[in-house]
Amino acid sequence: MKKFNVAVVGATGAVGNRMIQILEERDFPVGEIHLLASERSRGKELNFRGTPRPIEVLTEESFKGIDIGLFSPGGEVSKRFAPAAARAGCVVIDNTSAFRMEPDIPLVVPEVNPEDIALYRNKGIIANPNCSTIQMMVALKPIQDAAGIKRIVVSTYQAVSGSGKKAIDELEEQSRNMLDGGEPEPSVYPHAIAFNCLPHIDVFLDNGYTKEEMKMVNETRKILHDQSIAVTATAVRVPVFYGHSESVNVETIKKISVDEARRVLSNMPGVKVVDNPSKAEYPLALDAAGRNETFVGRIREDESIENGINMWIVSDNIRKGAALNAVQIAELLAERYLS
Ligand code: NAP
Ligand code: 12T
Repeated sequence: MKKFNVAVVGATGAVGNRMIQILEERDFPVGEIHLLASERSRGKELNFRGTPRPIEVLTEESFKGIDIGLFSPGGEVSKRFAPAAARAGCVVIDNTSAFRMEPDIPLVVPEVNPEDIALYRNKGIIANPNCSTIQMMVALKPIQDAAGIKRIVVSTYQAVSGSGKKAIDELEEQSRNMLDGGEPEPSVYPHAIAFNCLPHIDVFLDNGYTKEEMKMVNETRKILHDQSIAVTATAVRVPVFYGHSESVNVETIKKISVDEARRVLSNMPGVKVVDNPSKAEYPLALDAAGRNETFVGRIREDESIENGINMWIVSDNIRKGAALNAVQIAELLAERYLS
């Protein structure tokens, strides 16, 4: 079987670390692996398949002979280095928001729009969607296919791991400190995140929405190939380490019953329906953490409109929301286009 030389860019970060783990778990056909990060990580090592590998400092020369680059070094770094990598012949799968809305760059959730991967030929770059968008797409694709989607109203409850290593440490330290009677000292977030909910993810835009909220609007339409879908989002950071939760209200074009919605969701690859309210069974962030599935429950009719369904969607934001989705893209790319 053919093997591929892989570079993980941002390997020391929350997403990059998980990418390395998922390449191992899924036995991706890796030839050489290169683990890249910033100057700050010079001299560090990380294990791949039980062997310590040095962290290499990212430069434009890092991509000679590399087939696939899994990028998560932040938007500005991706903007600078992904084109250089692509020019060197490496196909970049980028986890940042840098390229997602560029019309000639594909934005892919493998269970939803795998055929778009072919467009990697335009720029040598494939964009991985935002974590909150990915899990919503996996759950809404079967609803779209069965009944058509007119409008989506979503509120998110997002884990701190979405903002990286420093934010995970901040929630832990702040929680301990406040329980010991101390005052919170916010650093990553503008306010205390322990014992709090912040209706503020990424930066505010001129329309009063945050950039995170507008990613959900714009990425949804691109992935579902339907610019007519109306989407409105409220994105909230909650004191959870791993696993984003979402309350999603969907207005469909045709009527879809709760039973039919449950049936099509149960048949969707990557989805697990957990929906036994009488036994207190519904998707939970603590259960989704460390798992690859997107969990859907609380499926019920929206009795306030003609054709509406409500659901609660939970997934591990660092796995399906980032690293797993990227490795799944790499698997299809390798199988269908690079072999
Ligand atoms: P993180 O834990 O803070 O890690 C950042 C990583 O980027 C580290 O490996 C860091 O290396 C590296 N890096 C930073 N500046 C660099 C530079 N100038 N050159 C080379 N490497 C550099 O953050 P994270 O949570 O892994 O997220 C990283 C990015 O992934 C985010 O900015 C975001 O755009 C994206 N992301 C996407 C999703 C999604 O929704 N799909 C979810 C989470 C994150 P050092 O250790 O050397 O500093
Ligand atoms: N600000 O990839 O803070 O666009 O949770 C993902 C997660 C940006 C992104 C977060 C963010 C992205 C976050």
